[in-house]
Amino acid sequence: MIETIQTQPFDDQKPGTSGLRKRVGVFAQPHYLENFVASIFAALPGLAGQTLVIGGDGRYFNDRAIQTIIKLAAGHEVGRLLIGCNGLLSTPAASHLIRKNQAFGGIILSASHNPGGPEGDFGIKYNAANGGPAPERLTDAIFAESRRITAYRRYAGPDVDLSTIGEQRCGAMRVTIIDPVDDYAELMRELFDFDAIAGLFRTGFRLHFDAMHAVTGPYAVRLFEDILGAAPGTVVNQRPLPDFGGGHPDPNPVHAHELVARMNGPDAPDLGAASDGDGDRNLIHARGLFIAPSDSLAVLAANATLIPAYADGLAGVARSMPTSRAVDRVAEELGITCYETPTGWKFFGNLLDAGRATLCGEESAGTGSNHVREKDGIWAVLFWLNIIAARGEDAVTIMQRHWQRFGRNHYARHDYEEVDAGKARELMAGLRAKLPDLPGTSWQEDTIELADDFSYRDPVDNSLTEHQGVRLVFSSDARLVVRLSGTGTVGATLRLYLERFSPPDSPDGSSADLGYLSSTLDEICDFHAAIGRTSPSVIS
Ligand code: VG1
Ligand code: CO
Repeated sequence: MIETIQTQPFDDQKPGTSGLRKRVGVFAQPHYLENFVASIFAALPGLAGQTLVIGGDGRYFNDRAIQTIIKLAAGHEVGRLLIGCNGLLSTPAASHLIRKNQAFGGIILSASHNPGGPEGDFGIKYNAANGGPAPERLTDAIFAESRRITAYRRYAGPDVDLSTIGEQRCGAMRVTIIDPVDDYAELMRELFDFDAIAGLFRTGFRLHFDAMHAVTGPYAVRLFEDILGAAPGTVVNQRPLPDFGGGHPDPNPVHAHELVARMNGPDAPDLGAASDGDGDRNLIHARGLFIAPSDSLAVLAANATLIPAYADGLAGVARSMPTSRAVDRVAEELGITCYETPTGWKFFGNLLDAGRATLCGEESAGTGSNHVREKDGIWAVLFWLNIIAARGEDAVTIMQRHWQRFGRNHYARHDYEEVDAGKARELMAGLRAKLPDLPGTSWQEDTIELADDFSYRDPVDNSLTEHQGVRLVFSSDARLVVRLSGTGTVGATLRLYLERFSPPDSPDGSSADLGYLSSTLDEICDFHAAIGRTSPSVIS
């Protein structure tokens, strides 16, 4: 039986950089989740009778939320749901399933790298038929629906059994529970030279992969250990847990400090790697050398033709604005276009769909390609393994040779978390107001050449996205970016991105000092005093 439930709008259901993220307690309020999901359905004309893919990163509330979504989907006449067993699907695996099954779209339950558990965060995002995050015009439409919703419909009946693979029904709707790893593993086999990677492991090559008790555990065990023959124990923290074992599933040197210690310790493995809550991010650590995500993107681009899937070359590359410009130098040498987009994977979808870009990446540990429409953590690790196998060089040598050839973009991101939201907004407004006067001014022996608030005109659909962060580019080619995060759930998070280039003949030169950029910002707008902080919460 389908019942209609009366409700009232919430005014805070505006999706951010990657879907709607709130504390679990907010999502668990009566009608909160229901309103948002019904608003997604209302913003999707033609959904009736169609297929949706559903899965999440296994965090606390995932299981209950999926049962609610199933009943709402049945109430809104969805034809069929494809759901990962036990409600699990990594974000890239969900993207692939949408594409492979020509589904109408998918709902991914994740707050990605945000902490989980009853006091942690939960999140929901909608991905469209191309497998990618809903573009801005769709998230705007969902938000508009959430402001005027008065009722939703749901199936009143028993829960679906998420733990049994096979067919079930929920009212008139078909529900198919599938293995979360099978299709993804098959896709990876099509892209990479599995024989070469297996050969590498046969020589005794040691990989250390930290799944951080998040969704990639089962994917990593299947691919690295079962299929490619890495030694048992290669994957640690492999069991997905609702609270990620109390950890913070954000693969950066701060939250993955055990991995970093191992890679810098005695008898370190050949390659260290980790992923995040929902499996779309990657951390790559060579023996004794952390590889910054922006550098990793540049290495993948420079070596792409060694990989079977990209052997014919890249159509183009794309990076988010705050990502370092290391990949730009590779694109220039390859004679291909490098697109610069706002933060968040939703801006890459059009470029990938139109065949303008093949590889995309962000400084926040996200890289991906046209194989799906999300960033992909396990894929990035396989890419590195394939390059190592094909070049016959270790990761340290590959990185150093890259810097010798292209030069090095020294880079750091400083995050200031849980800043008072009013102060953060005021700071950004004050900085924006100063922009017109900054070009031509000198600071600590460097001169600002360009000062703007980044905006992006999508070359495919011509849509305009504004106010994406303040950029200051200096005559030394250094760059300073300041923006407000769109994924935090408490107060505001401000991010500073610092970058400075060293040419090929001195890739390790003293110019690595980035601190002057942060003090320049203090001189320009009293940054630290204005937000009441003396230092960042996280440096990555
Ligand atoms: C952050 C990152 C951004 C990334 C986004 C989602 O956004 O900076 O690069 O795309 O998280 O990643 P923000 O607005 O907080 O800076 V994930 O792994 O949460 O899907
Ligand atoms: Co993620």
